[in-house]
Amino acid sequence: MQRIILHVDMDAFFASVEVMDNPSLSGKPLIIGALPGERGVVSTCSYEARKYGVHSAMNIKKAYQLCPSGIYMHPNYEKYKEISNKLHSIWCTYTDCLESIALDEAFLDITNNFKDFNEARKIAFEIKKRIKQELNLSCSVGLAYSKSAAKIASEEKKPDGYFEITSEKDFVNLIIDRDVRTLYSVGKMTAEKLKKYGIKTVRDVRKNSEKVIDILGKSGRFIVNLSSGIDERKVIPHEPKDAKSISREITFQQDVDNVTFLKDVLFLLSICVEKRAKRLGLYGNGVILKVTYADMKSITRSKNIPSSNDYLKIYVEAKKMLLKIKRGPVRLLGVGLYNLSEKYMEQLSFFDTLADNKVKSEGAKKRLLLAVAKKYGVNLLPYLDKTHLKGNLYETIEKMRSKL
Ligand code: TTP
Ligand code: MG
Repeated sequence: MQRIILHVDMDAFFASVEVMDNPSLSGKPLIIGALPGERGVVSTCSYEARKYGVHSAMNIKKAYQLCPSGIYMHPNYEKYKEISNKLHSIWCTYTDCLESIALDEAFLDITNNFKDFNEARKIAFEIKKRIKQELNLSCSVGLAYSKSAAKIASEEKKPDGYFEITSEKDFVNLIIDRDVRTLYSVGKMTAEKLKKYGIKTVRDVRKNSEKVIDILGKSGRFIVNLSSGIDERKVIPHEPKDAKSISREITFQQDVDNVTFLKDVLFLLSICVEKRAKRLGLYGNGVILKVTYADMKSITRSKNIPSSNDYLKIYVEAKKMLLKIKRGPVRLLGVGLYNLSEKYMEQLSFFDTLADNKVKSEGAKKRLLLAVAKKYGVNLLPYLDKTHLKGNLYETIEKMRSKL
């Protein structure tokens, strides 16, 4: 089956976050890593600094020689992590099949969520637009049929780029004369081994496929396949193992103060949190509610609960907290589970009531979904699916909001 994969990668990530925080840095050569005179390397630098030849992993001394007029800063990981969380919560409104590669980079398999490449293209641009509007950052997106192709596509038009590679043929045509290291998994060592046999480019790999397999064995076969555009690697959804919470949030295009609507949104967000928690086999011992008001002031409220990942439990607790906080136009609404553990903290005496609750909760889900769907004239059936988030949560909620 034809897969549809997006690769999103932020532009000059650390540097762009600093520019966003301090707009006076905009347009200047900015180098994040160490200060001149210190020992250290460049983590990243703005595109203005790249014009001087500065790049990631370069010694700071060398960077300073190339770009003495640059602005040098230490990295601030806490800040980047916080932005990274926000990026992830934008990305995961489009699919549950999200593989996080780095703070600023992820693969999204949207095969189950969108019909074809045309629909997927709209989503790619929507993601770019939301990251710009909500975080004031730019990213590059690649749309393709495989992970390798999506990754190469996102690099193709950096910064603020978009590119698509929708067939193996297009992939091969694009990279055939590039260095073998263009192919996933080919690093410096492998490239040097191949070079001894005169194999330097993707074209050389294709011409000498038997030789490559001879030299490299099983991984050679993988590389030969890649050189023909074949890459069956799956997008493997995973959270960092130390994930402290699972949450979903939504920023409305216009502020909302209709409490009934906010409750309905909480209900959908809770279903999404449940899905993610269940897929990861995680249970929470607390529910968290997050609200950002129109004046950008954020508040969070939390409540301890007996171990659960049931949407109804999440929803009921979050709703109680929502009703207690200050009224006012809301810009962002989020809900999550925290204090996660892989084990369900079973309280044996409650076992029977638990099984009973499970049945009730599933039945109520269908009824509530149908009621909300009817009220706003939207299709919420995809939310009944137990494992996948089919459909576009962001679009659905915006459609509901437009009916207010
Ligand atoms: P990259 O996505 O490789 O680079 P980038 O986002 O800065 O720039 P580009 O527009 O080319 O994508 O890495 C993401 C972040 O990871 C980067 O901002 C800083 C950090 N990083 C390091 O700390 N050391 C490194 O050697 C690299 C490559 C990245
Ligand atoms: Mg990047």
